[in-house]
Amino acid sequence: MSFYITTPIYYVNDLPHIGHAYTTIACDIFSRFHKLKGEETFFLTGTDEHGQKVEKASLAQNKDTQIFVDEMSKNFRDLIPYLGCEIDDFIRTTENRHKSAAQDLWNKLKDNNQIYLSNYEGWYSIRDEAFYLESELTKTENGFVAPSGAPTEWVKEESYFFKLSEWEDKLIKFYEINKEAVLPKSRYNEVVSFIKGGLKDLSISRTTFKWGINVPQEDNHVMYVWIDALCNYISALNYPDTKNDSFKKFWPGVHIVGKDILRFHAVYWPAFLMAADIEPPKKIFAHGWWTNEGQKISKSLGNVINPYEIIDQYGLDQIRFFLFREVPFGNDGDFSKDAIAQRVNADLSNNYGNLIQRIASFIIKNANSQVAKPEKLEASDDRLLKSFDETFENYLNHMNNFQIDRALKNIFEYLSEVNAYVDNQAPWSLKKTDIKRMQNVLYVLTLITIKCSILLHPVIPNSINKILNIYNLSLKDLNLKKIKDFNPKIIKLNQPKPIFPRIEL
Ligand code: ME8
Repeated sequence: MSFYITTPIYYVNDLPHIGHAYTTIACDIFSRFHKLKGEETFFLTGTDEHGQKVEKASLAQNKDTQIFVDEMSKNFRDLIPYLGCEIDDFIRTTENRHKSAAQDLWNKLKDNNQIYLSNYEGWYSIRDEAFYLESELTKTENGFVAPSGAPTEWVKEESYFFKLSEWEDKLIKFYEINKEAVLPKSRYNEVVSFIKGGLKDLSISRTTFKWGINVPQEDNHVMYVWIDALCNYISALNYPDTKNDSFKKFWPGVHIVGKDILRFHAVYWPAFLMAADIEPPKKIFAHGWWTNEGQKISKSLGNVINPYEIIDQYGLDQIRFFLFREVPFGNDGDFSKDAIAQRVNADLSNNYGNLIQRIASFIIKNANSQVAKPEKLEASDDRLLKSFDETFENYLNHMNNFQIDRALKNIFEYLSEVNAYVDNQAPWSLKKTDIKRMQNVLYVLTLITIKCSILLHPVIPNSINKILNIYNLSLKDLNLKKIKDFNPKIIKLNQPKPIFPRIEL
């Protein structure tokens, strides 16, 4: 089995913020989860460097555009390890490998009679890099505004068009058969009704500026930035060589995107691909939008959240955990300091961290730093172990369905059960009355803690590596395939250090 996951490639007109970090961490979580299941995974991210928006940003800084994008792309690349993400490739649309792949895709569409030359006249938003129908816009004092709030301008120029209208029925059919190709369900419905509303041919080249990939055999046209950008997902797999190992292994892939760019991914991209005789993506998941203490995040409001700052303030895994436990993946979320503190303290510090700390320290002090597999279990132990097996099944289902919040909720509900078991069994009392039973309880607790930690690894990998260290284990010893049969004779422990200190507001 193989698994290919991608983030959108981010525009380099500005610095990365919490929204970009969110999508990248989501992909990291899924990539790690599938790797932990034993699959071969490929996690791609990168930067979108062409188009008017980026060119304008470079001109505003009086910089040569290539030098500007080199600098800006580096900001996105450098952020990745800081987010605790492990990627397999980083693609830039100004790289030759990408430019030639995009031109090959163009040629293929042309050979398949999918492109024609005409004139575009209509509304365009540079901020969204999108064409709009007048019916989609709102008239304000400052002109026509896009649904995103972005200003638009009237453009009139010679343009190549892609015959998108010819793909209406085929797309509807594709989505009828592949009902989970777009998730969540509400987004799927949105996409299908948009297509059913009728598709117009799409302008795919521009003549009024030069910062883009040249249309093959054309001096005056550069490609529309979205056909260029979407192609990144296959240029990174060495398109047009569709017979090479990575293309064969990894295409079609899973695209995680924000809801703002769903239409490009779920309508234009599958149409381009089918028109070029390539399979459409396996899945497109559109997640929600983050606000800051209830307000839209924007430069003009001065409330952009810098990922470096919040990670330094709260801790990397604390932020990763908060972002994906707090808000159902797919819904909008609000970033608030109170909410981070409450979530981290309740789940990571109290429920999970204290359990590890308490039990491991107790074992070190009272059981010679080790636990041994019991000969006989009691009904309460069996119940707890059986309940883990159910938790594990639910976890797999939720994670396979991109429901990270539910997968986490399920683990933390189970950890509450484990804490209740500790209170009921009271190993500190057993120490005085029944040492054998105390040792058995400690083994069950250690085993369960280790198993839960493996499930949490995709979301909080650094902390889990430290926790596994307490038990002299690493991911080499244990993964999601081995977890059911994990039952070692002896587990030796090292002194734990506090992993999740409480956040004081
Ligand atoms: O759209 N909340 O790039 P982009 C959640 N280059 N996610 C957010 C967010 C927020 N407030 N702000 C940004 C582009 N994002 C194109 C993509 S792909 C072929 C080309 C995330 O820099 C979210 O994933 O504007 C959103 O879709 C993406 O950043 C937009 O990044």
